[in-house]
Amino acid sequence: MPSPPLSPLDLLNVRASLSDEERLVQDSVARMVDEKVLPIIAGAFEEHRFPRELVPELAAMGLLGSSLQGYGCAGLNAVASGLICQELERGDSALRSFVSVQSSLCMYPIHVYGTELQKTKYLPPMAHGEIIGCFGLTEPHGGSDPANMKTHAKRKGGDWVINGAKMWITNAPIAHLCVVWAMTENGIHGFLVERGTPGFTASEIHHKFSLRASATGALYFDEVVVPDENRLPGVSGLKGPLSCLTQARYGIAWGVIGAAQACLSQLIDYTKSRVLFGRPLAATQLIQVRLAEMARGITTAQLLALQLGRLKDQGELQPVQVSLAKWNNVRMSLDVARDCRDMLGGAGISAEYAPIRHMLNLESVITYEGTEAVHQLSVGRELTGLAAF
Ligand code: TGC
Ligand code: FAD
Repeated sequence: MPSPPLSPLDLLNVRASLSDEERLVQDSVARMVDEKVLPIIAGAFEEHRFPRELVPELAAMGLLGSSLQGYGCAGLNAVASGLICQELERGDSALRSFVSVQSSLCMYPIHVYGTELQKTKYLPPMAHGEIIGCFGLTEPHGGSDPANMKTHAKRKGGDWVINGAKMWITNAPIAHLCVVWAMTENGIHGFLVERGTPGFTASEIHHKFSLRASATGALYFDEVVVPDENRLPGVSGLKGPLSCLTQARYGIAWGVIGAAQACLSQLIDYTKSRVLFGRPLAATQLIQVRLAEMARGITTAQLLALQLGRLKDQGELQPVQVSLAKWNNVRMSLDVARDCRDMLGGAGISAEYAPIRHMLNLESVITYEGTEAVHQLSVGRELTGLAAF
């Protein structure tokens, strides 16, 4: 009996080790991306516009806060939520970014560290996409070292007064609610600040060459007064924001596989149909080696992500394991996108083909949620016991 044909985008048949539910989730998100995202995303990227019209669809499919339990959330397992990221990022990193911020950086801390009142007030409308969140950690003077935070909150009776600024914040221009991290005399705390609170403003960052289909901005806090009930009481210190980042970085480790798959898939078709020197480009050794390299990278990343997911579902995942995967998988995806761009020749600089869009997006993905250096140094610290940041 001949062996069944292998999928070029899943050479080790990772899909076979998924449960029926995980496959169902992947297929339904894949279908939505094919039907609703791919037809509009290159245009949104060119127009420097977040395709907000997709939010109700994301919400209706249960993709916002998908791994959280209760409060209108889908309660999916970690592998299913990883697959959601993979399919969304096959469309565009901006879409996965939106979902990462809403789910991992805003809903997660409210779910884990919030009061019952905060959870019932915010989580259901966030799951429905009616309240959009943003997460303010990075500051203008340096994002890799959030411990050196200048934004501060001072106690005034039963209130807190927040002053400071946050920079490079996904969703800032469109968010109704900001989870902002500020230094207090008892260390870092998280606060929920609603749009419209006096002294709180957000501006949009224009002229980005990356993540153009995502809304990015800055946040300013000028004597912003919030009651103590807007503080997340369940955590203090850097572990508050870092634990949210572990969730989002996990999603990125899956997501970027989708971007790489989109590029490789397009390049297999392109090199088979483009005839140079009397034969298809795909029939040359150099091109095959490059395509094979990509398949090797994607396959390795898939296995890494799956193992990460299984560890997470068993409650055994450690932050440094997520660092290793974020570093490996984003680097793989960026290299794949850059190489695909090159193999398209002149056509590779056109928005008609996906690789340049993914390549430009991935320049952000390799920087945000901890730069490549931060994750390499996190692994280095694990190996040596010495922090060299
Ligand atoms: P470190 O010693 O690593 O940790 C400090 C404390 O936090 C604890 N911790 C965790 N606790 C629970 N869950 C987790 N996942 C945790 N991770 C860490 C840790 O145990 C420790 O606790 P304790 O009690 O001992 O104090 O902290 P460090 O200061 O040594 O960290 C250094 C470094 C460089 C790794 C860290 O500062 C870092 O990760 N920097 C990068 C900052 C970053 O990634 N910023 C991202 C901003 S958000 C963003 O980019 C969103 S993009 C959104 C999108 O569009 O997708
Ligand atoms: P820096 O920290 O100044 O780093 C500059 C360079 O120095 C990098 O190459 C870095 O790797 C290197 N470096 C730093 N320290 C060391 C060291 N010790 N040794 C060697 N090299 C080092 N932040 C949020 O809080 N919320 C968001 O929603 C958000 N969304 C973002 C969206 C986009 C599109 C982008 C681009 C960024 C976003 N960020 C967000 C910010 C992001 O997390 C930061 O850009 C990132 O953490 C790096 O910080 P920085 O830009 O200040 O660079």
